[in-house]
Amino acid sequence: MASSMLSLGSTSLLPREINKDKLKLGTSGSNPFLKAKSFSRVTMTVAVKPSRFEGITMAPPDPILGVSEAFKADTNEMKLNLGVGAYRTEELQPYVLNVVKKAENLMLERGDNKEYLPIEGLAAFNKATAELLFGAGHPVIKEQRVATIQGLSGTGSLRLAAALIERYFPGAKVVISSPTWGNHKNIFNDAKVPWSEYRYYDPKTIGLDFEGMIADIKEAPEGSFILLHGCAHNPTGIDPTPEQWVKIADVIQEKNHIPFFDVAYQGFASGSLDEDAASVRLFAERGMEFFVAQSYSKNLGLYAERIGAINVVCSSADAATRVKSQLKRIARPMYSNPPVHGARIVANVVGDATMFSEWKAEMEMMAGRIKTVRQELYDSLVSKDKSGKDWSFILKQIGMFSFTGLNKTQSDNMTNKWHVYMTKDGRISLAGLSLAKCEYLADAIIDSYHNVS
Ligand code: KET
Repeated sequence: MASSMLSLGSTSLLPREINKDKLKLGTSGSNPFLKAKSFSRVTMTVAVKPSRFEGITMAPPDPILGVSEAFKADTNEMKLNLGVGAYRTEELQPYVLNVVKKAENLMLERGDNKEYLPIEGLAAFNKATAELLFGAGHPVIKEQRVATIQGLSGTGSLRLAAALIERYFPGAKVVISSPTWGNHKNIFNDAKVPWSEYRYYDPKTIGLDFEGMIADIKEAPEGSFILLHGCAHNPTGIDPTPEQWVKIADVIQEKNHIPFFDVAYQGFASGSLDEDAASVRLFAERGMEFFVAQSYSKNLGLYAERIGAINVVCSSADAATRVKSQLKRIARPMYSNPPVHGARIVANVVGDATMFSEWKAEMEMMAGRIKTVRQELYDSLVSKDKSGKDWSFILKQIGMFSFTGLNKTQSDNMTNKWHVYMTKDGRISLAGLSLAKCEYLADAIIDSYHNVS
């Protein structure tokens, strides 16, 4: 018999467990967890152990990614997944960009290796990603004032920044828009960073509550982090105008706050990478210090590659070097170093003039398809709904989503009766809609809006 293990019949137990008196031969005593079993001439009592995980309750499904799981389980042929913000073709199939396939073929031909990347990620990617954001040759880049490290897409990059805030700005609050992308709160909660909200959406106008936003940013304790969606606000699809951005920058500067941009849709709002970076560039031009998290999930369709970056714009190259060193220190025990595949795709596409213009054309195509279904949905609603309700807010919203104004019960009706899967805040992803399904969706929305309260 091996010295470390006691074997009896089919039962093997480690000595540590035996010591804990969970196994007794010949007697079951009065312990309720012990049951008698017979093995030929020996009667053995085996512990039926309560699980160490008894105290762990069932987690609720994720409000966004859980919708896709429910969609998969539905067998109705009319079902429609408008939950997650993921681009689909007119045939409602996932889309891999041609330029991505081209870059991948090139990588295969070259026989790139699979060695670890440095903690901060692929140098060519970090250079390309900062240049896409600020524009090549921008002073913040030339003066080496941006600390950029590759992150696990937008989410992982936000999480790194949250950890930096927790470590170096203890007690500072992050102030986020109400409403916002559902995962923001989770990210700051998990990083133990306190947060509060600023007003953003006005249900009466189905537009921006600009006065409320400004008042709440003003009221936040000096030196707070103000989380801003660079473009295509999720979930509302409502962005400040260029004039409003100037006022937002004014009040943030006045109160010594630190802007924190989440840029998950660069190129997807307008179809132009530069236009969609205008808000970020406005803050850079003012010489402010701020954070920008980037994602290539949507604009390059690299959802599962987990490729993005965190950029910290600093007032000196020296500060940027120090910040970068600390970001690396945070990343190392979390995941050691980031994956290489997506980083190489981005670096190759951005670094090659032909592929870069092919990417822009495909991005315009994707943004264009979303605009076309947005218009078609609006037209269907207007022609079918005789109540006189003004549906024009749908056309005013931009990006992947439409914030329908449907409440939770109405959203439940969309799913339970019409098999239209969407988040319970009334958001629908137009990137998951086809022209062919617009009329069906309009029927579902009209029914839910008028017949359910
Ligand atoms: N920021 C925003 C505003 C955002 O909408 C997403 C994703 C992310 C960051 C992170 O994406 P990543 O793939 O980590 O780069 N939003 C969609 C998917 C999700 O919820 O994870 C969504 O809202 O459907």
